Amino acid sequence: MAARAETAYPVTWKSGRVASWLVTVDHKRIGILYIATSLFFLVVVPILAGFGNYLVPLMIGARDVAFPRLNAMSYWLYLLGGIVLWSSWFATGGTARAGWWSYPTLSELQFSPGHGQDYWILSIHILSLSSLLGAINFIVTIVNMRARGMTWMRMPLFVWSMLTYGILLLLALPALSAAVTMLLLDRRGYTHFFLPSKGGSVVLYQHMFWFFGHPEVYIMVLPVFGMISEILPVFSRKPIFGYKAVAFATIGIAFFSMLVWAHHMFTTGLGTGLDSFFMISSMVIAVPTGIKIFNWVATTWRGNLILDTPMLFALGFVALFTIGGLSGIFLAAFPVDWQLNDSYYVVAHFHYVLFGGSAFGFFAGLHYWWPKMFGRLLDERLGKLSFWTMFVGFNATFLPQHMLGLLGMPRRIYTYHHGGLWEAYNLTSTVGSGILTVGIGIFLLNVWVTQVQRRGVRAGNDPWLADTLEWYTTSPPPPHNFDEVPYVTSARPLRDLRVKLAEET
Ligand code: CU1
Repeated sequence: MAARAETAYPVTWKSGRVASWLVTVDHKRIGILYIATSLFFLVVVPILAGFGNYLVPLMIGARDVAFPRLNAMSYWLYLLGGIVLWSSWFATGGTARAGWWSYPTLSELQFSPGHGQDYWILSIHILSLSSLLGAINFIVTIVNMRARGMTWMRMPLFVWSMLTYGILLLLALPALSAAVTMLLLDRRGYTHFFLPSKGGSVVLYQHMFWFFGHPEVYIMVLPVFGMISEILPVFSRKPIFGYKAVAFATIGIAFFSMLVWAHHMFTTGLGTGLDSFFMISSMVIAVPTGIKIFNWVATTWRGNLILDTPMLFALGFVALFTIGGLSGIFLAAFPVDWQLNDSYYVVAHFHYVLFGGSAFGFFAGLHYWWPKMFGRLLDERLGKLSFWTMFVGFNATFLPQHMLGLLGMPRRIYTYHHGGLWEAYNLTSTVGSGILTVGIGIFLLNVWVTQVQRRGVRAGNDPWLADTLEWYTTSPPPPHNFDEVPYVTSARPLRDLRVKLAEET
């Protein structure tokens, strides 16, 4: 009886292996569900929502998010949206085939007559709702539920990035929802917002889409910036070089990301005036982004570097994201974009940003927080092997695509005249993608060995000697997260506790 009273939630946590996951309102389980579901659909943003869900309450010393039931609803809406999207394959009249932008007039009824496109629109509505509810939850949680003593300037940088992520979603998503609603009305109602033959404007859709779409890029990458800002200091045994600079740069990036959307539309003929504005605003984003990159590099400078797998992925992220950022500056110059738009150069650019960036950051985060989530450390040898395989494979795949773009290879073609540089670069790229796949395979093998075969070393509360509160509790944490939360006196509460402990003994 006494043992039972000690664990506060024995019935929901232990009983009914499947049922307890279906009814869960625990942010940690919802976070893991988000990550697992996203890996199944292979999409980026909800993985980050998963990390945010798992980590934000732990990092700020809270019991859960502000609205746990709403949080569960966000997850289930997300799953529903994904299912609706996939079910468009079976829609009468065929699947949505207007691409991920769904630009009119291709997405209008006369060119996409099947119901697949309507399913696509419906799924966007469901996913938007899910994301909006999630964003509200993050914002309210971070504003209201921080541990005693955790002022704004003592908040972990990952939490800063999730707060900014939430605000960006709130600002950007309604534009997308409005755009697809108007598209639906064009298709099934009697409007012609985007039909030029009836006086509508196709460019209007592009404005609305990219007003969402560019911030979306930062929604995908800001939380990763946050993870990197947590990992680099821990594995450099130094504080982040400029905490305030990184926190304010996060806000700066978010602000400017709302002002650059038309750089995706340079070839639609906006006129030199507008093109110039969006060229300059896009280049201005390089300033806060550069502040972050310099801060990361300066954090490692003369640090006591520990090159464990999370650190390798974090450093890989900094290198690859910087390359992607630099090619972005070239593309922001509209005369260059006129030449390179819709070429493989663009494909190379956004893969350096989103795969080299987001995915490498995601793997850094996964290796770093795995012991907290599942109680065991991933194998270091397999981890390092998977990093180097992925790093080589990634560069072999995407570096040659810059050259292909400069040679004039358009996107979205699968055949071309053989011979010469085109063939050589494409072959390198294909071989590289194979190596990259092997790298991801090694990671999955690592998960298998560590978790399924239970060969991973058991992690204590704080295996990395980290800085933030999630390492104060057990690995994995109990349902209620913390028995008690220490009073926070700096941005590195765990280090403070270690120092205090060392002084006392
Ligand atoms: Cu953009």
